[in-house]
Amino acid sequence: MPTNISGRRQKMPDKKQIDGLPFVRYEHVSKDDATMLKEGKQLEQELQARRSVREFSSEPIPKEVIEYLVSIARSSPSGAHKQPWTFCVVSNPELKKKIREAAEQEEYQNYHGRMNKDWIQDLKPFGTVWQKPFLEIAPYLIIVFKKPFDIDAEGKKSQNYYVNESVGIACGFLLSAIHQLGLVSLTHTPSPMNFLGGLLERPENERAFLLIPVARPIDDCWVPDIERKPFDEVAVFYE
Ligand code: IYR
Repeated sequence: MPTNISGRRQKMPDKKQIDGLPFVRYEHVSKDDATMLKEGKQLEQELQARRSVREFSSEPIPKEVIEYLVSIARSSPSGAHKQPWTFCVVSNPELKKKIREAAEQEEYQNYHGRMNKDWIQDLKPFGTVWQKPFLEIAPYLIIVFKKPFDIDAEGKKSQNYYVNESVGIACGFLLSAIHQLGLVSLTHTPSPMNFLGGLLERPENERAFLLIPVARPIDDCWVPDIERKPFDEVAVFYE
């Protein structure tokens, strides 16, 4: 674990037993209705401005910023608190090149026959192509691995729960934090992406889940002119 990212709380928490189980006091930051409304509106506007970006700047980003991002992602909830994830951070240029070459080999196949007609049509507005230069341009690639099961030091296997949900939520935390720090990313899913486990020499219980380049956008950065579904189409209230 990085030495500059604290895994510990600032002060010793209050502890007690409830029904024979250890509990700690939940330190709650309370906000009144007016504050929630004001901050909720601000946060909603800030996060509505997030976009998937494909035009990355190669300008360096401090490693510590990436460590904070990963540490935010690992704060996510998970099934039975198993934390079934590994975040691999790649900045090594030769490794990025290998990842790009392997991803492009797969994507070439996808764009030349593996994706069906409807899929190709659905991707038209994004102008995506099989070439993935951003995999070398972005200063960091965060490759998120899911762990369908754990293996302890003695080689004994144990199950994890709701692994896709857990790792998906952790990626959501990560994407939100990347945006709030003024950086950009893309949820890239080169498919199939088992080549990542090989290139990064991951153990047998890890499967590549998502590849997230992290960068600043280029100065004159453009994204597809697409709209989100209206609120009323995606939200249903039962009062
Ligand atoms: N994985 C390919 C194709 C692709 C698929 C979806 I679904 C997208 O939203 C975007 C692209 C690629 O990365 O180009």
